[in-house]
Amino acid sequence: MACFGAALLVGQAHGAGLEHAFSYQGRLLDGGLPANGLYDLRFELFSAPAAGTASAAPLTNRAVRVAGGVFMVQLNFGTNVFSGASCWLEIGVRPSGLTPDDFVTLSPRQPLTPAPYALYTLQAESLIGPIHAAQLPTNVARLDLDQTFRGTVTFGGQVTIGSSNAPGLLDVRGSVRGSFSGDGAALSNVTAASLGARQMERLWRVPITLVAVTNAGNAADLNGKGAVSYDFRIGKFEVNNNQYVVFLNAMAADDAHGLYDTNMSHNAHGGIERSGVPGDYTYTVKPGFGHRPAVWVDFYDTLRFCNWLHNGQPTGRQDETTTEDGAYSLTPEALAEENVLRNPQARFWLPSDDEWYKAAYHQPFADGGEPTDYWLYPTRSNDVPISEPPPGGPTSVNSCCDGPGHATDAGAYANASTWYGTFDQAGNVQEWTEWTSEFTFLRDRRVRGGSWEYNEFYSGSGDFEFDTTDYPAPGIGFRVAGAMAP
Ligand SMILES: [Ca+2]
Ligand SMILES: [Ca+2]
Repeated sequence: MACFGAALLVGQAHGAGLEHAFSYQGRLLDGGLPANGLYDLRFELFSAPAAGTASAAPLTNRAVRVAGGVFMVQLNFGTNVFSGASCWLEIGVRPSGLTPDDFVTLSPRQPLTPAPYALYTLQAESLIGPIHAAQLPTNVARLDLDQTFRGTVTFGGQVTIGSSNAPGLLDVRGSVRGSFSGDGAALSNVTAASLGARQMERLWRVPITLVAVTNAGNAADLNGKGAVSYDFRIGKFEVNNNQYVVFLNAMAADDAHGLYDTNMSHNAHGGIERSGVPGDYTYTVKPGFGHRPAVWVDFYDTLRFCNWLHNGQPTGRQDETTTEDGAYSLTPEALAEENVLRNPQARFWLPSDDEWYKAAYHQPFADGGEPTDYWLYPTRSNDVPISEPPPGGPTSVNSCCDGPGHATDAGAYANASTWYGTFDQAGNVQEWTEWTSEFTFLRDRRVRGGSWEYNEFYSGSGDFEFDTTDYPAPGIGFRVAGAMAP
């Protein structure tokens, strides 16, 4: 039996195409002398210097030429054998060719030195070139693929989206989409220069200040007017241009029903400009006209405004969900017959003649009013109002011909109010009312309260003005009414 000496590893990783192979060079003594000739060599990999089970199938290199005791073999234990833990090589040897002898195992096992050990990185060789994407584990982010990060992502530097040169920490070029929660309370320094009036106004909601008109079941005035059997609310002021322009921007991009009138722009008393093209109209308030009452509105414009309020101030086309139904069902038939009536569930509406009358002139005798419970003028007085510029006194009014000659800001006559707390029911602009049975056969509706165009007597309770429903004018506007709990 031959007596073999230990080998010495001097191997190294080697060779493209042999991705998991390394060269192993050793020294073999045979009978105490450097071996020469052909030998069969068997290699086994262990995770311990002694005992244990092999980490991979044994490799047998047959007829290895050994010269002067030195040999070199290629060893390839396959993928994932070198995990980073320590390992040892056990070598068996036998003379090649004639001998039937079993391998003689050399002792001790040879620890693998770092050179082949670099193979534990498996593709250390291929790191010279690109790593195939398929070899990357699934938890490695790819820059050229869609990625989902399930953990917290923190960027220590600048982040750009859609550009390559961030002027700030976060630079987004393009649109930002999605749903945003929170109330924005912590937002500051937001520049909204690029937000157009229409976009902004579509986000707003028109605040309508209403006052309660109570004393339900009150008796009518001597002329039969003013009895209302329920409590309701009525606008403290006439609807102004700031409010009406929001309505237009929400509903009149394609103004199928003529909510806008060209006189609003062209006439000196109109307060709203229109720009853009049909389907994309935009509306703005003329400077200084925001708080003046909206004028050049016809009767059905005011009903559509009430429908819009009733429906929650939506944005979009003029249809049954926006301006054409809700408080009033503006069907073609009803419009043709001019018999549009308020729907029972209306939340906002145009005041009826009796509602308007009560709000303007009523004050219970028990609460300091006249024995009839009604005043002659909406100034809590039977004296003819004083025509003069605002603010004036408790009975002052914007009327012809000692007033300013145009509509004034709603509420400008700050000292002159009704018992229920409304302003400008006397003068400023006349106001459409909903329904007057004595005139509807003429297709007319009553307009109440007088205006800057008419003298102060027109604001009296006995005034008898009416106009056809399609008649807009520089001295006619409206106020809304609503349910106590809309
Ligand atoms: Ca109109
Ligand atoms: Ca008025």
